[in-house]
Amino acid sequence: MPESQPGASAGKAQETPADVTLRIAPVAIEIAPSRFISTIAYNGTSPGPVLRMREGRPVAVDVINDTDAAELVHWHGLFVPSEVDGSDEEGTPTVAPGGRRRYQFTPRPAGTRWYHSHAMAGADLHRGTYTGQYGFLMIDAGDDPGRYDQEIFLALRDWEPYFTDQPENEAAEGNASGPQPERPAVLDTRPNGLEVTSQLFSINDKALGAGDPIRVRPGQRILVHVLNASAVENREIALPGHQFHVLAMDGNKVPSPQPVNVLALGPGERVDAFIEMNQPGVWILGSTDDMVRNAGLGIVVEYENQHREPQWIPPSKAVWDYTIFGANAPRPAPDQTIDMIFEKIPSGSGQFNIWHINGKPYPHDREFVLQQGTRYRLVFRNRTDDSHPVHLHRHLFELADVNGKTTAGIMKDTVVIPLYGRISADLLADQPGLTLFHCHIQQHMDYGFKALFRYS
Ligand SMILES: [Cu+2]
Repeated sequence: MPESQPGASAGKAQETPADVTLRIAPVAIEIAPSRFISTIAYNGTSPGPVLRMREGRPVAVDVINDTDAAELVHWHGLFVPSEVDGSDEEGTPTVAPGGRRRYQFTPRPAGTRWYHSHAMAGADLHRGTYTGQYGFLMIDAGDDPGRYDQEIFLALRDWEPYFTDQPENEAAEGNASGPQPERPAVLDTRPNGLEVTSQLFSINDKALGAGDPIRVRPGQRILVHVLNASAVENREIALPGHQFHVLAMDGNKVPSPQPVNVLALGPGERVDAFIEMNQPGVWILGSTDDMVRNAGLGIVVEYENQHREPQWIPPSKAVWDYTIFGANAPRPAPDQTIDMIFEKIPSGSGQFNIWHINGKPYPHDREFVLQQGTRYRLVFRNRTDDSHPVHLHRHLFELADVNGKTTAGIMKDTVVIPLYGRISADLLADQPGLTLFHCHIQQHMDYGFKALFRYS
């Protein structure tokens, strides 16, 4: 058992047993027969255990770090103090190599959250969210009637990332066709830097066809919790012959639940949806991108007494639109507006691109200062040719405008700003403490795409 590190939480607390213990250690994960991924994970599995906590009931989580690098565990989507949020930038202490640390917090709000490493990776593709250090964190309000026949957790992953100078195909994500209000008049044509990509994928810990199918019976209602746990790319998934009835996004109930054929999730986003099992057969639930699906991002859905080859039928082209899940309610004007302009500085002769928020990479000085109780409208202006899943720690924000479409009632902690797009979101400053904002694509975050909000 590793020694407690100096400065870990008070000795008294350490004497009481933790509610949860997470051990960070190297593992080999067999994602397909005889195909092992060497990575780092929690408690020997990736995803780590599904953690279930009761909203408002304090918990103690002991994190033991059996690796040779400092680590941080971030509780994504929770309102917790900066000291335990799992962000170095906010001042959370790291868990030293070979050390342990206790995180104590009161979990809220209720919903589908997740936990993951928040270590910087930089050019090391075996650190941070490139590893298997993540898992679902379900915060239960005690009011879920649970009217479903099965509850399934689906985490979308890629493995063995590598650098490439080939730009990813944004058009394949279906988001290149929308309005582009932030497209600059003159585009920066300097050569692009190396970006991260992958050719090996899974849902949870199995590549398509390698694990057990989801076994269902006609008439069942299946609740799925989908998480894009990629460090790298946005994803779209479908299940031929079925629709996803979206109930919640990022764990927060949407005002207008809707059925859709395709779910789109940026890294960090979650969707809770139910599926009516009314098309007997054997199907592939997986990425709409043929290369990605065929390289592992899928899972077989098998009806009782059906034994044919799993079928895939491409869905009709759909553009993801957050606003269909929103309300048409009138919106109060914010007290203040904060513009956030995202730009990419192509590497030119350097190796990697640098990402700017309002003209400079992290760290900023004191540009982003919040006053408690004030209602802000954050205007995310994406002047780059990528779509970015931007995440705000320790708060939720409410989507107000998506490329010119107004909406209300959609509470999120992560939102994908389409390439050259603009999304506005309202934020009530009610969680004092340092608060990190960043792109959830690890490389973008590590090369400048982050900013620290402070309270005055
Ligand atoms: Cu990004």
